[in-house]
Amino acid sequence: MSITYIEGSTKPKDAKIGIVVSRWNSSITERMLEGALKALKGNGIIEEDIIVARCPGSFELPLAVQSMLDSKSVDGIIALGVVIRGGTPHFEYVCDAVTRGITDINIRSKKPVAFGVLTTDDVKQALERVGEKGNKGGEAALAVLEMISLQQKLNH
Ligand code: DLZ
Repeated sequence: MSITYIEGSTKPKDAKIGIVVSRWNSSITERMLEGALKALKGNGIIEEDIIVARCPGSFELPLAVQSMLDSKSVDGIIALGVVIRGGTPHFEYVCDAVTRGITDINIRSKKPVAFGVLTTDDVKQALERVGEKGNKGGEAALAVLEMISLQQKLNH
């Protein structure tokens, strides 16, 4: 008897990746997009296998992600948004809606959706998460690649 260990890598086979990026706080979400694209390309994903859609705000991310899953041939999606408490009177509602929406899609669909949504107290905290110490968009991209790879192995 021996244990079987299964682990994904960040280099899935023939993966097509969707990215949905929110325009609200776009100076930060666009940096997350850059980080995500850099991570994808660094792991061998070619531009022809990447599709990027933009939506108005984080609240719209779940519907845009679902629409992309329904209409485009993608193996996984990276959802990118930034919700800032200081500038968002209904911060909790937007955070709850996007978190619940993306979670539901992840569970219902058979395809991974990475949660690249920053929820911070202020702009400074958000900028720190797309700076030199690391880019949360890039981290979300690595998560979706690993999950696609894991699914390829589990479903094989
Ligand atoms: C309205 C709003 C506010 C106040 N703050 C943010 C935010 O910090 N981050 C974000 O992604 N979106 C915000 N929005 C927009 C909502 O997500 C949504 O686009 C609008 O309520 C329209 O449905």
